[in-house]
Amino acid sequence: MGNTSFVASNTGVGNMARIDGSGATESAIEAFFGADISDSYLGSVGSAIMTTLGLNAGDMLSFDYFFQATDYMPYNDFAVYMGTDGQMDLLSNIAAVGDYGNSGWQTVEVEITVSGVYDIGFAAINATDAVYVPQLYVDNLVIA
Ligand SMILES: [Ca+2]
Ligand SMILES: [Ca+2]
Repeated sequence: MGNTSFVASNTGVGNMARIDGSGATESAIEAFFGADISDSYLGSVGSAIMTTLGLNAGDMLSFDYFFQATDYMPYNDFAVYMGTDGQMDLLSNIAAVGDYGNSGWQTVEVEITVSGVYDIGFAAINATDAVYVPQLYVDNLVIA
């Protein structure tokens, strides 16, 4: 929802998701996930994607992400994700990557301990205002 698209993967294989920190209100994104995003992040507008996966205990879920800031502190634009705990956890923000900085490619791995159906999703969100929009790229969502 909001402004998302698929662009060529950084690995050169297939596509990856590009999520732009514009297009939808944070409250609409919270409704989309059915989960709260901490008000302490001061989110304003952004975009989100979500997928639903059947996972088995012992599976290893992994994904790569790249957070690109175009803003500077104190405009602490950020990215969050919904992992297997059903909550919106912080992936990155400008406080972490620096003014106009980026996270580089990072890999997150989650071991599944309880078999079930999980919503997995990602959002890039502007903080405080709606300008100098952050981007989040997500690639290589893998179940192994
Ligand atoms: Ca909230
Ligand atoms: Ca901004």
